[in-house]
Order: sequence, then structure tokens, then C-alpha cells
Amino acid sequence: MLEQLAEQLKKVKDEAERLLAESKTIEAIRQAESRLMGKQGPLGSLLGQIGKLPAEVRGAAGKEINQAKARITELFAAAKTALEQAADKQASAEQTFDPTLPGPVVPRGSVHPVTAVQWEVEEIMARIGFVVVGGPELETDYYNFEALNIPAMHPARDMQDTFWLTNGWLLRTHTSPCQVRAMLRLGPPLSIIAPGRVFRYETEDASHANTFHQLEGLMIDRHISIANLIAVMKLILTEIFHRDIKVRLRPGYFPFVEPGFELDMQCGICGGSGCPTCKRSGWIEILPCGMVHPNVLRSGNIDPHEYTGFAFGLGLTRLAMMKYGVADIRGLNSGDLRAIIRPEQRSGAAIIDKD
Ligand code: FA5
Repeated sequence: MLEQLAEQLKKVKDEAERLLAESKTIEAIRQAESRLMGKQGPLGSLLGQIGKLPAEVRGAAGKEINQAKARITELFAAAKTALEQAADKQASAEQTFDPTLPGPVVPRGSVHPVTAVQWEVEEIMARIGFVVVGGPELETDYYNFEALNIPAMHPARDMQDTFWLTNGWLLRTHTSPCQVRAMLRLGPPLSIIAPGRVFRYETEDASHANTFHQLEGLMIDRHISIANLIAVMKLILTEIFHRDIKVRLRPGYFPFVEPGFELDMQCGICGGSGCPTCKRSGWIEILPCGMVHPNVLRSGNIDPHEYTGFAFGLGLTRLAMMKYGVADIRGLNSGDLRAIIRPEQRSGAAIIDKD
């Protein structure tokens, strides 16, 4: 009886191998498996008969049948795995994604031209020992005017149209209030720069904004002279433009310096031939300066008999215009990317000219 069973199980195994050889898909393998193992199938019916066998052979026969079942189940499982692996391999071979290609270009923001030129000036001045200080944009009449030798009724107040607050404070009209604040805080000798935003109630045009940036410079020590002032201004302009630029120095009146000067540079937009940016004059006012007035030193608790100093008020926004070829200041205060992306980051250098 057991020999007969062995014969039957061998036939079942041959049948399983034949079916597997024919089955080309996972679904076909599943169907072949259930045909073989199902109740009506050759192995299924043998399994169903185990309970009806005579007791003396039931154990041995049951063992043979179950071992055959385990072997066949393994064969089918291995065939399924092999097909799945082949399908995965083919899918990855067909994939179009190439991980070695560069990723998509993400547009990057950049530093605003005024910030870029401010950082450059800060770096130049740091090299010669100047430190950066700040000051409030909301100022008092005292620091913006009084302490700078511009008393209440002084006509020089009209030089800077002021945004007044209802409490008597104001939006600072220049960075010069940082001078006396620095003197009081640091004491002499001192070398500071104070970059920042300033505000003026005035009509806008290609070179005038109502909100713009200046960078104050102040150096106080024993024996400071105009020669020191000129050397520092020269250094800033040469380092910023990396080329010879034409400048002119003329007398200028500011109540907080004596003597005072205006330093103009040849207009970088038209090269001096005249354009709306320079109001057809060929020159741009960029760097007013002078020797600190004794009254201002006194406001800062510094003895003018012992110390002298120079100060300048660099027009930072105009400097950025000249450096980066922005013809209209309004572009720099706008979101117009053609104006606020610096030339080295533009694809085709564009000069923004609203006139
Ligand atoms: C002043 O503001 C003085 N505080 C500068 C100073 C400091 C003189 C220390 C002496 C010693 P002024 O008003 O000229 O001066 O302005 C200084 C610079 O700011 C100008 O040369 C110009 O480059 C820039 N500027 C002035 N008004 C505007 C404006 N409306 N828009 C853009 N830039 C301006």
C-alpha cells in the first residue's frame, strides 16, 4: 500500500513540475497550485484520504503525503519569487529616472545692492580699525539737530525736510545723530561707522528717494586733520570701484562740520555727459564731509582743545546706484528684480531707467 502511495506521490511531483514549466506568470502559478492542492486535485484528494486509511499505515502514509505537500509548496513559492524578482529587475531597467543628472535649478535670492555695498564699506573700514555702531530710526530733535549744532530756529533745518511724529520725535533725516551718540557711549579716541536708513519728506526723482541709506563715518583723536579725511575717502572709493573714478571736492555747508566739503563723483550712468540721474550735470553728490565742529564735540563731552575729528555722510543708496548701474533710485526701493539683482547675478545686465 505504501509503495502504491509513493508511486502516486511521484506522479503528483512530476505533474507539479510540468505545470510549473508551463506557468509563465504568477497568476498561472497560483492557479496550477490550487489545481494540484485543491480538494479535487491529485494532492488534495490524497490529503483528504489520510483519515480513511487503515490505522496501521495511516501514520506513515500521512507523513509521506505531508512531506510531499511541503516540497511541492516550496517549489511553487520559489517559482513565484523568481518571477517577482525578474519583474522588479525589468521595471528598474525601464525606469527613466537618472540619479546622476543635476537637479532642477531653483532660483536663488540675492543680497540687495545697498546691503552688498554696505557690507563692502564695512569690510574696508574694519581693516583700518573702524567699528560699526547703530542708532535708532526714530530720533529725538536733540540728537538729529540740536546736538549737531542745528538749533531750533536755524535755517539749516530746512535743508532736510523732516517727518515729525506727533510726540515731537522724528524719523531721522540723516545718520549724523549717531555721531554724538557714539561720542557719549565710547569716548575719545574713536573710529566708527554707522550705516542705516534715513527718511526725508521730499519729492522723489531718479536720484532722490524719501527713504534711503547713508553711512556715517566719524574719527576722533588727537591731531586728526583734513589729510586723514581725504585719505579715508579715497580708500573707500578706490576699493569700492576698483578703478580710477573722477571726483571733485568743493566747499559745502553743514552746521556740524567746519570746514565742510561736498565730494561729488562723475555720474557712473552717463559717464559725465549728463542724464536724468545726475540732472544733466554729469556729477553725483555722494560723500559730504568735514572736520567735526567744536560744538558737536562738546555735545559729545569731548574737549575740542584736546581732540579733533572728521566726519562724513556717505550716500549709500547712491553709491549702490553708481556701482551697479541702477539709473533710477526708485528701482532700489521697489520689488523690481531688474534693479535689485546685482549685475554679476543678472543674465543680461539691465540698467533701469524710468525716464
Ligand atoms: C547729510 O545728510 C549730512 N548728514 C552728511 C554729513 C555727515 C556731512 C557728516 C558732513 C559730515 P546730505 O543731505 O547732503 O548730508 O546727504 C548726504 C548724502 O546722502 C548725499 O550726498 C546723497 O548722496 C545722499 N542723499 C541725500 N538726499 C538723498 C535722497 N533724497 N535720496 C537718496 N540719497 C540722498
